[in-house]
Amino acid sequence: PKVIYLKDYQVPDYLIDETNLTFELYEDHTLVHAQLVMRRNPEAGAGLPPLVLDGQQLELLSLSMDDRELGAADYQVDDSHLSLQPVAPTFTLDSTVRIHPETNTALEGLYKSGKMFCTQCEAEGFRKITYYLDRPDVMSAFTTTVSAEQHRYPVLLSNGNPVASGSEEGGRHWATWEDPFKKPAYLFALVAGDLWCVEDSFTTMSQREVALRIYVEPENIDKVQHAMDSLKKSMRWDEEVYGREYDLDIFMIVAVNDFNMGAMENKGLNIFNSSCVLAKAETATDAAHQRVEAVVAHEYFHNWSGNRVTCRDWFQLSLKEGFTVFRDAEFSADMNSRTVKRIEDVAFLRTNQFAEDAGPMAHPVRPDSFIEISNFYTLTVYEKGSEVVRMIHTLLGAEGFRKGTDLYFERHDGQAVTCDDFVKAMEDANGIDLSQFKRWYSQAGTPRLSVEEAFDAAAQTYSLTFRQSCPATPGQAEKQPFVIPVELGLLDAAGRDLPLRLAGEAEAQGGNRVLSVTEAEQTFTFVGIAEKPLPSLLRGFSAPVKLNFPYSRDQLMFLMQHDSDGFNRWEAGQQLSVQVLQELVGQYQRGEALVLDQRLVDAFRTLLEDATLDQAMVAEMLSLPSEAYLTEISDVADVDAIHAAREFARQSIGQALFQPLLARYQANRAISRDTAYKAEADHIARRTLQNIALSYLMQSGRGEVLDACLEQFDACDNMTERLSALAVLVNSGFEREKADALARFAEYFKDDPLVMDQWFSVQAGCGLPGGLERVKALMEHPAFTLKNPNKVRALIGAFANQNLVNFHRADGEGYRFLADHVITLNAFNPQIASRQLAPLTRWRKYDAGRQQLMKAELERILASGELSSDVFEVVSKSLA
Ligand code: BAL
Ligand code: ZN
Repeated sequence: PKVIYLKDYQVPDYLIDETNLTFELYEDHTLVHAQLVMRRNPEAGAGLPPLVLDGQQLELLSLSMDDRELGAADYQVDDSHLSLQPVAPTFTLDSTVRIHPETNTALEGLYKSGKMFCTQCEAEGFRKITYYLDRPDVMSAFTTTVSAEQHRYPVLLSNGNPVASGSEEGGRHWATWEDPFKKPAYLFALVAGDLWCVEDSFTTMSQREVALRIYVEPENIDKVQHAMDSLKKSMRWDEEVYGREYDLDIFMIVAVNDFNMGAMENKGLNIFNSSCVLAKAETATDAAHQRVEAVVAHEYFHNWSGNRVTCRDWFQLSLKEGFTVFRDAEFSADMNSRTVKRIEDVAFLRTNQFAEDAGPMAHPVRPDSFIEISNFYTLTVYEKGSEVVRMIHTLLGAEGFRKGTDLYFERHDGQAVTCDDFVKAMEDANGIDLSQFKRWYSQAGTPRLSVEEAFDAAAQTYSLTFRQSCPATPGQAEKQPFVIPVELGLLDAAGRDLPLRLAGEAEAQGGNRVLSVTEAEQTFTFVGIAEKPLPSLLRGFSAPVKLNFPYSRDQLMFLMQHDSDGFNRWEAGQQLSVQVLQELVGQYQRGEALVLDQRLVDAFRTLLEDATLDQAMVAEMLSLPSEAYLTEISDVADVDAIHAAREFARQSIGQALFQPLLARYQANRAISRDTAYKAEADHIARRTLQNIALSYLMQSGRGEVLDACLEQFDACDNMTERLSALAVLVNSGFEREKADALARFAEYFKDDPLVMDQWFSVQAGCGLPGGLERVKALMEHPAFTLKNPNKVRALIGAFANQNLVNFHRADGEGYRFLADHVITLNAFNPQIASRQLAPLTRWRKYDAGRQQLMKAELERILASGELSSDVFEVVSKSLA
């Protein structure tokens, strides 16, 4: 397969001003008529080069240019292009192709999900619909007519506003949609199905009425309200925080069951994986409710950051994704708890994106090359990209950042632009130079930042010396220093923030400030410091780096209690837990008896007994670092030792703090029992703490806890409590109760695929021995199918990513299992196959025996036959 390079970018030779599409949908084929009004691109030079259109898996039935029918001698077709020679600088090209959505299992282009037709065109799916210039810098005004059998497909949707509809002979009908905003083909969408909708409206800041519709299959009509509420909040928030108003008369969301991604921001017609839009108390957890709110917001925000201003080429993907993730994270922070949102995001980034940055697929936020763009919808482009935008926000402040986004949207509305254009708008609006900062876009890898302190009592100065470095990544041996914003404070002996005055400054500038570390080594000296302070560094996780400061455990406990920055209070607790767990890992490896540092227990006791603390924060602070995170920070991860150490710590804490945990559990459960479910921050905090307490308590194996767990499972009114109780049972030794609860749950929810996904995941993640055998048995369950991406993620993905001790079993059977399924999936859904591969690509993290077994499976995949470019790229780079 061919490697595509950013440096080879050239403007398109031709442009498409108008795209007029007609779809005739039938059960065994679809006809697509495309009329493209085209012209030579004036920016591309003189002459008339050949026109090369993208097209895959299309059966060309007719082609004409300016009404002249073209014969086989007039054009060339191969498996990915149609080429012909224009004779004039402007022309209209008409084509008709036949395609087969009914057999499209890759879920890219036009396909069927259950009984409905839907599309997924990002990044390069439109070329599977018709011959086109399928690249984001070709923006066109689309008019789309859809015709289908009325009875089966009463609802016919596409982008923009509805302009006409009617009936045809033979029980068919049609509808025409017009999208006045020019857009690239990746934002095209079409839906046809027997759908119901919930309707609402939104009055924009300039008093325009926008119709809001969320379409679902009839059985899901009662699971839409939360998404609708989230949509309205998002629309208001984007007006208030960014001054961005919605532009069409109608905004639609459609839920589909079979979807490779979470959702897609098609202009005016977002298509969602049902898991990211459907939610009600009885079937969706708190986390699922929050995901729906965040994804609805994310896709809505793309209307400006992605659609009105789009990407010039796919190397610029983070232009829209990093920025939009930052926007949705800030939205969620404003809707819920800001600190908790930050904690969750940072924990996720450090566990998963840092692992990607340290692995064979490491790439910059703006990659230099790719084989298959679908492989670059990554944590680096999305989550690290968002951190990069957050750092700009931190450096400029909220006001400066807003000036930058105002200029960006104004300057580039209707254009396809680059990450450089985004940064330029920030620079121009604020009169600053971000050229060194831009290394965050071009250099891969997670920077290390080590910090050394020096206190001079006589001079009353306190210095911090920062040293930054960044490990080599594929294709990038050497790195230049980054601009690292370090937000910090200095705590006095009472835990208060000291006023901060750097040498040379006339006066102190508050107790919290942002330093810009720009050199490989750089010292900052604070003056007027009478006593040696304790630094609180990288507050709010102000840069995506690995920070190293030699805190003692007592200092961490002090920060846990006193730091004015909520994020760093949590972070101190995490670092304390990491130190304690790593000590246990060492004891396990040396065959010693495991002994838990009592200071961790004491710290947790203090948290549990302080009724004034925010429950959400207490819940976060009681959560031990995950096995995946402990793996990521290990040089060589000892899977069994990490699992044993963490389980031992959980048991010890459960025993030592049984009474305070029980008190918290009972108090919170009592309120939950008497309160109707709401997916609001204080309710969520109460349930989260309740469920964490339950999981610690269950470590005791006591009958009274089992009874409490069963009471919660049976008597609760919501999925958060029910699923938590089920998970706790599944991970317990109460075999009879476990089997009974699993069976009753499955029987009750057997017709709800999203709930069954949760049922699969809870079991796939169970770290008790025999995990692989349980997962293999579950694959035979009637509710499981490899054809549905959510099921693959729920069972195979959860097993390989969250059940490390079973996936990494020493005989390599976990690896073999995953490789077998990657090979199977490769044949019909390459994107999902490639996604599932990630755990195998991390082979360098493990001992020599496991390394060999993992590599052997990667080699077996490579030799297994015809590989998609998706799987080929990941496997070959992992073995390089
Ligand atoms: N653009 C693909 C889905 C998303 O990031 O919104
Ligand atoms: Zn996005």
